Amino acid sequence: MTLEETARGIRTMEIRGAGRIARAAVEALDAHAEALSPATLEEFRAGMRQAADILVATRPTAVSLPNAVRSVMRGLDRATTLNEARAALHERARDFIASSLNAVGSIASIGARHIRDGDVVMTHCNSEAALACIVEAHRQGKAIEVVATEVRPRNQGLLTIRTLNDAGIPTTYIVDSAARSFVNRADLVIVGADAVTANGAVVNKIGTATIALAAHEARTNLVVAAETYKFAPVTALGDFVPIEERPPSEVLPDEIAAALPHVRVRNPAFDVTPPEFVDLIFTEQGAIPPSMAWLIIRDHLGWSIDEFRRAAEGGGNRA
Ligand code: RUB
Repeated sequence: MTLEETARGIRTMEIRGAGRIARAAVEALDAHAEALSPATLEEFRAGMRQAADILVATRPTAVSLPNAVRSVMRGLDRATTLNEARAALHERARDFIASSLNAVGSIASIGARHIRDGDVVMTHCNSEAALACIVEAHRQGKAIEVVATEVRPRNQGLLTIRTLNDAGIPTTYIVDSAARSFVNRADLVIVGADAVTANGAVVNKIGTATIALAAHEARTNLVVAAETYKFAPVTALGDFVPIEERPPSEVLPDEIAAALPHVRVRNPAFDVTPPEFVDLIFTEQGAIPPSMAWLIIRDHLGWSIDEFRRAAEGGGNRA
């Protein structure tokens, strides 16, 4: 796939889900580095920066994307020759992909411990990390059931029920607005994340916050499966995570909307669940309370105060 094809795939959501988006972007950077034939190291750096910008601009909310791109592009920092730069970038790309896949495996085993034999687990959207926990609990022989939402308007729930069905997990499929009626019967809600902010708030598919509110009211625990590269460094500076607003036509076909001139359709793709509704976040570093999010950003992602400042001045990743 060319860089443009990957960028288009992410924009149109053929490639979707924060982890998959990050890995696809890294693959695209790696391939682009191979394809470029610059005369100098500076030309290579400029070409790669341009590619990085194109990828980061594809979807604004999944912080996995700028974090992944930044981690690969850092390979260019210390290189003194073109060959060194290419090799460092390639190595970082391979490392990122391997550690992303390993992280999902670690989260699966940590998350599965939290799922008990006989549990009914609710999930929303289609999260590789959340599903990995559920599938691992089932693989360990726990008799679990899943309630999965439809996820209007793009119906990612269909992907989720296919995975659960393939794994042989008994699953109930519901429309999003039935979540309140079913969360009372669930023992646990498990979702993924597009971003985790410095205060432990979780940005995930629209509807997650409503389910979290209902879960809180029903005293059903809500846990989040999120690799550490989904934690958003610039939120430590007080920045907000931008919430992507997608085309109205995903909600209402244009021909129907055209006949309703007084109606405005809104289509935010994500919402923010406050930390007080999140019981635990499963990361590859362990199960952490949301109050530890800032430490993950500082100690694990290794953002120094200088980097926070540079990001604030517009020289770093937005999140
Ligand atoms: C996907 C979504 C997922 C997170 C985490 O939204 O909200 O819950 O991205 O997924 P979209 P994963 O379909 O709009 O990309 O655990 O796979 O990274």
